[in-house]
Amino acid sequence: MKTLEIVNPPLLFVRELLIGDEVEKSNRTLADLKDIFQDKQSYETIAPETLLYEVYCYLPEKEGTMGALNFGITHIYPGKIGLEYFMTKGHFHAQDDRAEYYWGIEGEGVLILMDRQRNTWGEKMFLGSLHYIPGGVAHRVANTGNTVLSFGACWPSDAGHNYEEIAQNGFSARLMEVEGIPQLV
Ligand code: S6P
Ligand code: ZN
Repeated sequence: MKTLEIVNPPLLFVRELLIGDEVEKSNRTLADLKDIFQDKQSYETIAPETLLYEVYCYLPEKEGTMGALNFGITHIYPGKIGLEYFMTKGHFHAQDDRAEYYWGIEGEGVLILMDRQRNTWGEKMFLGSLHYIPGGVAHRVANTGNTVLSFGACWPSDAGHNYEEIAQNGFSARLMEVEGIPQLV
């Protein structure tokens, strides 16, 4: 960077799109979420390569850098396995006390939160919803609508991901469609 020069930013964030040379993309298919959904019979009827969600991330510093911030946009496709909505894997942070912001960009969903005492609750997500996720709280998002759900995230670069605990013990409640509406059961 040259002193006094005015340059273009490295990133554009336009509606639901995160654009830039250094943006990294990852996909999660149904096979990546094997064992996460309750209804094993319905799971078997859907192709394992079905795309559940995509994540676009900007990680400006090396993962683990204290004081740095990561930025990401997630797009979850609409769908269900049995009565359970397409959702993210969900995680605690590896550095358990690290917090995070999520915000809704398009579509409809629920942010599912669970604290260390395994109390689970939800916050509705929609365009303009803003969610503070304190440290020590596991987070997962489910798409409860008929269109793509897109949301943003900003988290400390040294937070890391602890997926194992959720893979082993799950959340203490599941977001299911009950009598036509999303409910934690
Ligand atoms: C990272 C942040 C998000 C998620 C993304 C996918 O801390 O919470 O970028 O990684 O929404 O969810 P998951 O649970 O599969 O990582
Ligand atoms: Zn997180």
